Amino acid sequence: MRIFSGIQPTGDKHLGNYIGGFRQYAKTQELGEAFFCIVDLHSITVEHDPRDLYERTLDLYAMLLAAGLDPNRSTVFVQSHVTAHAEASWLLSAVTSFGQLGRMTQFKEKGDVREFVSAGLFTYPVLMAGDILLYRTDRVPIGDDQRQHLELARDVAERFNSRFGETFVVPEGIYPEVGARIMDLQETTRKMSTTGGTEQGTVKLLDEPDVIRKKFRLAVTDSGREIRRAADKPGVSNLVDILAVATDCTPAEVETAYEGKGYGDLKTDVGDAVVAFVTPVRERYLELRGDEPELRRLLAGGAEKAETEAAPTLAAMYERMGFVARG
Ligand code: AQP
Repeated sequence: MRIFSGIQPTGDKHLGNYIGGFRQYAKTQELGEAFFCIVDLHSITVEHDPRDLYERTLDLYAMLLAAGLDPNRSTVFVQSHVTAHAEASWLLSAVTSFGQLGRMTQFKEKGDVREFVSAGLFTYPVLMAGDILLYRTDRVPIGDDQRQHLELARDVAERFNSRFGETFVVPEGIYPEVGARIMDLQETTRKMSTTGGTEQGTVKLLDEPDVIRKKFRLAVTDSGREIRRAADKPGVSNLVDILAVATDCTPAEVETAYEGKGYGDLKTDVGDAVVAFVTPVRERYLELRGDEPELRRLLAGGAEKAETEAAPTLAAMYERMGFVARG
């Protein structure tokens, strides 16, 4: 089985990324041949600082290794190191519906709050479709926010296959049972996010333990006193889910354990549990991040492996679309 997921080197990575993404990657790499791509080309779809992109690409690589990705087992690489991604994106734009791109929630949400909306923000899901399809991916571990983009990638694959002949595997998403959508601790109906969240409501993986505890202490809860998951209790549901993931139990077990207790107990305990959960990752990250030459050496190996895998798919795309190969 082929597994692929992409992660943006943008902003400070947060608990939502870890629970919805990184935590799954380490598990799914056991299922088959896995590719994890630092999607730097995606990061330029919103205004960015070049120096920042450079640093954050290496930060993210160190973070992925700290979260348990093994570069000897999985192919972990930077998107711009494998030029097939940019090429595939252009070719696939021929079989992507303009109307469908316009319906992408993420485009609308990010576009609405910006004065300058780049063409790249609009076409971003085509690049993402190429990322996934180049590796003939069967499964894509992602959080709930990427569901719509994956659906588009599936449509693109099917349209290409039916117009030009069977070329792509039509991939399926793998979503975590609990924690597929971690919410902002302050604005509890919005997902925790790098670009759209509140400062106090976003728990960063590199926050100091006291900062994490404080963010949970100040988390917004709901009316009523019961600690249970319910549609009208987004704040409490979120805390229950986070505690369940951090302590490796089910949300139902958390609800039972907190019968008769107050929100204050829950908030303190979630804060402590998250600190215990992320501290080993943070420590390992700091150790790895200190050795930049080694990170770049490992990345070069990842790029070579990824390039070898992507090349035949890209060649098949060109050929089936009727391009004359260079003699
Ligand atoms: N709140 C979330 N809950 C669960 N999973 C989440 N993911 C992101 N936010 C949540 C998942 O994290 C993985 C890596 O995401 P990414 O860094 O590539 O980009 P993203 O989805 O765009 O994350 P952000 O932080 O929310 O960035 P912005 O603010 O730019 O949109 C993905 O699998 C994602 O599903």
